[in-house]
Amino acid sequence: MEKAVYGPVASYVRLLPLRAGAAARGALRVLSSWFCRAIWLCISVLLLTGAGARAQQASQQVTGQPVTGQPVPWQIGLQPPVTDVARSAQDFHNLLLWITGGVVVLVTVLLIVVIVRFNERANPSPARFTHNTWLEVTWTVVPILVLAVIAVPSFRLLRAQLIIPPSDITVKVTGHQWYWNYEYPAEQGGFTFDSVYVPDDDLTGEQPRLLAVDNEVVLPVDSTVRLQVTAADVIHGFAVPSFGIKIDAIPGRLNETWFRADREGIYYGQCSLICGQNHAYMPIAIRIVSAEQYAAWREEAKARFTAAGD
Ligand SMILES: [Cu+2]
Repeated sequence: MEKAVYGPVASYVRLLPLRAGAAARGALRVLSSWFCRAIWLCISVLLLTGAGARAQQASQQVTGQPVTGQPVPWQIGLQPPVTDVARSAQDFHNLLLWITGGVVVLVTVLLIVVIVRFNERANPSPARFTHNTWLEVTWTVVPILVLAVIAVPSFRLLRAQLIIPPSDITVKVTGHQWYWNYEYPAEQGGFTFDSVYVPDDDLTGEQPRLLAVDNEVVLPVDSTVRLQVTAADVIHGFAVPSFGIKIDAIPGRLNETWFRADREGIYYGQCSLICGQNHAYMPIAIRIVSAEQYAAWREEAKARFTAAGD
């Protein structure tokens, strides 16, 4: 008796003409079962490691340790959010995931029903009607309701992102090929510095590859920071996932965004608009520290960068 096999390759095997060699059919059958096992293995590994990465991030959130906003191997979820905007964005993302998941399930079920019940063999004489008022009203009204459910949190989030509250600190960010320049205004010390990635050979300790920089941006926790973002040569994109910010850096134009980080830690981002050959080599690193540490850093940075600029 033939062993039952399942999966896409198996259905192909069953379609093979009978005259195909038994050996070829056997080989395909083996492939088929291994194919399915491999897929299941991949899914399990992804789910397990994803859960591990999430647990690691969750424990960081609970213990009060400084948070590290960076991607981790095998991560499935998003980076730990440390601003209200980032948390709202992630909640919104999760809501959309459920809604789109529901749509996928509904469409798949409908498709299977149609394939099984209305194929030529099961349903030899098809219906000939062309309209169904009830059905048409339903498939118009239900999507409108779904869109309305999506629109409310969507506009609320846009409002939170776009209306910049009164800020404590303003920092100007300028994208260059291929590094970022940061400028602190006079009342914050009045200095400017370039932030360049650390090459692989110079990485030390915990520094993550292609995310660590020589001069990190340092800012205080629980302070509203206004970012003025522009570029000196081509268009770049300034993005820090843990803050929920991503804004174009365009030459000749000053874009503004803001964040208020409520956890100390180091948060990494990357240039997010392809800007030339070293686009992948201009990361963003923002260290959020206590107000006292920030004041100390500011004095030290002012002395260091003013001297360097002279
Ligand atoms: Cu860039």
